[in-house]
Amino acid sequence: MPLIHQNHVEPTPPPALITFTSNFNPNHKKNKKTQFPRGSTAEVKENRALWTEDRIQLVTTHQVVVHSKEELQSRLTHMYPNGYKEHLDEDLNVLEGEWSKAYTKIPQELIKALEDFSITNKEGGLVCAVWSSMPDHIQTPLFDSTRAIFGHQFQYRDSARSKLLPFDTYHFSVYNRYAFQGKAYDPKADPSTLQGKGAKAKNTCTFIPRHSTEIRNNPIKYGLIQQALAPVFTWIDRMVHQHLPKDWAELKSFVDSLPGNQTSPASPFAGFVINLNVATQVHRDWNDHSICIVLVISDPDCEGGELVLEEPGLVLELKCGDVIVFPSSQISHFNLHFKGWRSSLVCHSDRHSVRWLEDFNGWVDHVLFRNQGRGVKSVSPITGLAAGKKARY
Ligand SMILES: O=C(O)CCC(=O)C(=O)O
Ligand SMILES: [Fe+2]
Repeated sequence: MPLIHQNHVEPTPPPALITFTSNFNPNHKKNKKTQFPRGSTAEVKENRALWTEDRIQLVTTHQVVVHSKEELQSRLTHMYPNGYKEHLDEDLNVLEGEWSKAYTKIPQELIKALEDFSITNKEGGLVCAVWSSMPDHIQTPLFDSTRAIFGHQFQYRDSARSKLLPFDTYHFSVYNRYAFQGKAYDPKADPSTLQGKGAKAKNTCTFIPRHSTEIRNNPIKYGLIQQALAPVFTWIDRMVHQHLPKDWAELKSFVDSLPGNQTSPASPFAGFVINLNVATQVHRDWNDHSICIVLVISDPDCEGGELVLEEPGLVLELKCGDVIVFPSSQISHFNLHFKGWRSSLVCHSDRHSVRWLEDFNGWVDHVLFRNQGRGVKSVSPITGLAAGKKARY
């Protein structure tokens, strides 16, 4: 008989997530293709801002608010008969060629009543998960500590009136997307002889994943915010581990293989972003890998700022301490206007982390990088390939 210590207490199993199912098909071309203007010229940006304003008006007049678990499931069951959002009337009948009630709003009262839930797509994958069960002692100090750290940069805003004011963003992340790829180079060449497109020799520190400029330029803010958010990061880490274990393992493999035994405060994510005074225009985070987390940090009286997931047609009324998880590169999203102090914490990983995991940015066979393979899982959980052996880039 196994010996069990008298005081042994079995760890309590994680609370089960309520799961809502849907027929949303992430691979349908209507969901993959973006409807908003894309590009970085001033003209495109202006058009994107106009597109967002129009859509904010449309969402506000064309949404149905659901008040119970049953109502939400019923909407989700009827919204995507062909895999993409249809336009419904109040009785859930599909209308041809009209906007009608295309959006489903999940209000704060329902979010709090459901606590933690997820909405799955046609293939059982994630449309989004919403977690509103962050313990009070973790969420209560969030707003005050963010104000204390960012001072006057964190302001009251009526975003509908101050559309032209940009919001402030700090990217505290480790990126691999700017790394210099070594695959095309002689594995025996002296690094000082390697040249990129220009005539200059390449600095070898650009061969590996590295900190964003904002980390280097704001060491004090970076230190303070890390400290203030430490309990949040621990909680998020546990939630992702419990509820999305595959995504957790995939994301964590990059963090675990960072050079120099670095860790990430936002582990399993490789970095985090602080948005201050934020209402985003429509966008997809094209460079995010897998899922991202958005945590709202706002004052208790802040109104609005709902996050809209455009293709699934969901409007989420999140308040301070609420978290949403979703595949940010695949779903277009934007915020409705808000009045108050609103900021958000975004945890994410660079999609180019895959290159580091597969073959250390193509340097794995270089004589000077021979020892890099140590400590890295022999099989990449992302590709299923032996690390460093069958690079596809
Ligand atoms: O603040 C939010 O609700 C959304 C933030 C976001 O989507 C982003 O920073 O990419
Ligand atoms: Fe985003």
